[in-house]
Amino acid sequence: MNVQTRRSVCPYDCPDTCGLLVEVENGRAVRVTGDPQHPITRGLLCPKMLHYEKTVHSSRRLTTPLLRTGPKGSGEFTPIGWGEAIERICKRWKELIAAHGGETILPYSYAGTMGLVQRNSGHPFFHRLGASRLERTICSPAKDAGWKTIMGDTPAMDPAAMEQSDLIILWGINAAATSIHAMRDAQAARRRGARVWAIDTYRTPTCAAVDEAFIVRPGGDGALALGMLHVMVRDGLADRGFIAANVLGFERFEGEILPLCSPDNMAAVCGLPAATIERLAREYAAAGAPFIRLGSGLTRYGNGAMTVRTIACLPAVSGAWQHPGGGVFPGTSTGAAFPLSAVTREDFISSPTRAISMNQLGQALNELADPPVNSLYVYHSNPATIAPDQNAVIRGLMRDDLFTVVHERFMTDTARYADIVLPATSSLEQPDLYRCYGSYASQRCAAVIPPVGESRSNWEVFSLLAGGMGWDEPFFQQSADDLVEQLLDFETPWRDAETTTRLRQGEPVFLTPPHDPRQPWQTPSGRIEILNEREAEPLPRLLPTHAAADGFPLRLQPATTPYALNSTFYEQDELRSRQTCMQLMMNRADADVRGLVDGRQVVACNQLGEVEFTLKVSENVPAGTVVTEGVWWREFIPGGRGVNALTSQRLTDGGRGSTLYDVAVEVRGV
Ligand SMILES: Nc1nc2c(c(=O)[nH]1)N[C@H]1C(S)=C(S)[C@@H](COP(=O)(O)OP(=O)(O)OC[C@H]3O[C@@H](n4cnc5c(=O)[nH]c(N)nc54)[C@H](O)[C@@H]3O)O[C@H]1N2
Ligand SMILES: Nc1nc2c(c(=O)[nH]1)N[C@H]1C(S)=C(S)[C@@H](COP(=O)(O)OP(=O)(O)OC[C@H]3O[C@@H](n4cnc5c(=O)[nH]c(N)nc54)[C@H](O)[C@@H]3O)O[C@H]1N2
Ligand code: SF4
Ligand SMILES: [Mo]
Repeated sequence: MNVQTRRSVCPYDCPDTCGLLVEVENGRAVRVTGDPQHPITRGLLCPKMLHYEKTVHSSRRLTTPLLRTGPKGSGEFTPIGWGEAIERICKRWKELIAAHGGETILPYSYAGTMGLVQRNSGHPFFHRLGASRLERTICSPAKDAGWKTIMGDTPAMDPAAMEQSDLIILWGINAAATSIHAMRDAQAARRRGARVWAIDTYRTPTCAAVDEAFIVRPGGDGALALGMLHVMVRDGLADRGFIAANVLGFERFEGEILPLCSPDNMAAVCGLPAATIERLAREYAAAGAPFIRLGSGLTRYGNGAMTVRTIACLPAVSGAWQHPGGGVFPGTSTGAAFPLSAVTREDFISSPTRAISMNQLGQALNELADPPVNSLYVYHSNPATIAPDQNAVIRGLMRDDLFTVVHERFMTDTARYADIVLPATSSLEQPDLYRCYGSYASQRCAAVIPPVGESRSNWEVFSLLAGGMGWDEPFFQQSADDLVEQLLDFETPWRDAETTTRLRQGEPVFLTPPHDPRQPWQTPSGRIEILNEREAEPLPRLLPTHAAADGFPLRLQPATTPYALNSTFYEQDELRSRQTCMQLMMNRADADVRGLVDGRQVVACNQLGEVEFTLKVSENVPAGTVVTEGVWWREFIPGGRGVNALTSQRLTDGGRGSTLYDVAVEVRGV
């Protein structure tokens, strides 16, 4: 048989954006491996993608458009043609727009694919339609907000600098599950003699693979960093020369904030003994080039942006930034490398439209007026599973007067509530251009197999919908590849002509962020702004979490699993079988006082809902914290409610992010 090997890119929301080699036989992907020539992947794929062909050719793939025939949520549909589907959608939208205006339509999308064209291809359509806009802020905007407050537009350091570090701190990142190539590189550094620490809220697989793990109270990292800064300043470990030349407002921070932050004061908040805070401060300050890899877990709190801002003070005060390998790496921001506005076309917005937070979909569907949301169009996202406050989201999706269209690869929890379901291509069936948020790698790819069934890509569907609305602008008649070419045509200091040529040919390349050594800090003052008087909070300080005031005794962590990516990959039986569905990990002390034993069915509850779990008594979880891993599809959950029935629609202190980890619950036996 004729097997061809083609290059592609992992499309998922993962910092590594791996290069793939796909073996194709008779138009089917038969094997997927990591590209040995990709500079980050170097041949290594995570367990999720080892059998990507099982996702692509899953018997669960949707292959035709579907029209709802039963009650909402019943999952009863009948196949229809694309022509009829587009006609029905456009007819209904025209009626709704005539009655309520364009804002009655709400697009909802996130990160099913990270490709620059397919991910953003709904923007021009909905802008032209005059629809409500979606704030795409579910992941970690608080990290960006906290970083920006102190570091401005300073580009992230090159994560490869970690190689030169002698102390690597994996802070709020479950790298063994979510960033396996960073984990591999940290392990390699460890073999060369660097120490590696993890700071997490429970003993994750990452904690098992490092020299030392520190388990903090959820949302308590700001207190830890402030306690460390107190010790560093008190003991003369601050680099006064570096501070004088590079930092704004240190004197006020030192005078007003740090005196309140002794290790004794911070211990109860961060959950580590005062002596441990003292030791961490001394060892951090003594390290030659401490490298902090900052994850997103600690940002999804009512104090998340402030936590990031406080941690970013550490290398500013110790002077770690001066040493190759020293600093904080929050993730790369490569927005300037390609002119995304060529795809998103904000210029198609003819009059200002309202913006709705994707974290508050429940409120938007149930409570919004002027106009109410009467139609929801979901693409490459699964809000019925992944959005906070699942009960509110489902109540909204049940509304008979809500016209819902879902463009998906699978019959997800969200698609079950649709009036019309449209089948989506997978990444192997569509061209795109990828950049990456864990490094500066970038790669373009072509479709390597034909569409499965009648599925169509995001861009193709928006072209069809534009036609159905009667729009004849040439913009919507282009191909996805035309848009990729426009992104590449744009000249930028981020890539020279040779890099662009290699990108055009589908090779993995590195982009180069412009760097001016005379201006290392891209802030208004040109310094690292520990003091930022443009903010409501001018100085870093201790802020409480939301959950602290909820009145429930246990903190719940809805954490990630190595065998899925948010609600993606639950279609693969083997990957599902490597997880335990709806397992709640609890410390023995908490189980004993509640009379609960291992394996027992329990209910976790709070002000928002009740969710059934199977209890796992585990010493990996500290007293006071309970953990569940994975975001299961409702069809596999006996109780029908997922962990997000316990998470709230409240937002972070900066960036309007989700507060998915800022959750308090009580747990009882069933
Ligand atoms: N296998 C796998 N990979 C993934 C994903 C997945 O679901 N599974 N999701 C993808 C996506 S969308 C993203 S955004 C990234 C996220 O990847 P990460 O940045 O690793 O984020 P999380 O896994 O959400 O959280 C990281 C860790 O933070 C811990 N944590 C929670 N609260 C706190 C806190 O207050 N302090 C500290 N110190 N730690 C805390 C959690 O227990 C968790 O172990 O991973 C991506 N990759
Ligand atoms: N409890 C809990 N909730 C969470 C998280 C958590 O760790 N715990 N993580 C949060 C985070 S960090 C994030 S980023 C969000 C992620 O939320 P989402 O971005 O909604 O992520 P997924 O659950 O992976 O759903 C993506 C969907 O896109 C579909 N898809 C893939 N490719 C395409 C395509 O090309 N076109 C179309 N139309 N569809 C496609 C997939 O089949 C999948 O159903 O979830 C958040 N929710
Ligand atoms: S999910 Fe991440 S680690 Fe896994 S193959 Fe994709 S990019 Fe690589
Ligand atoms: Mo995310």
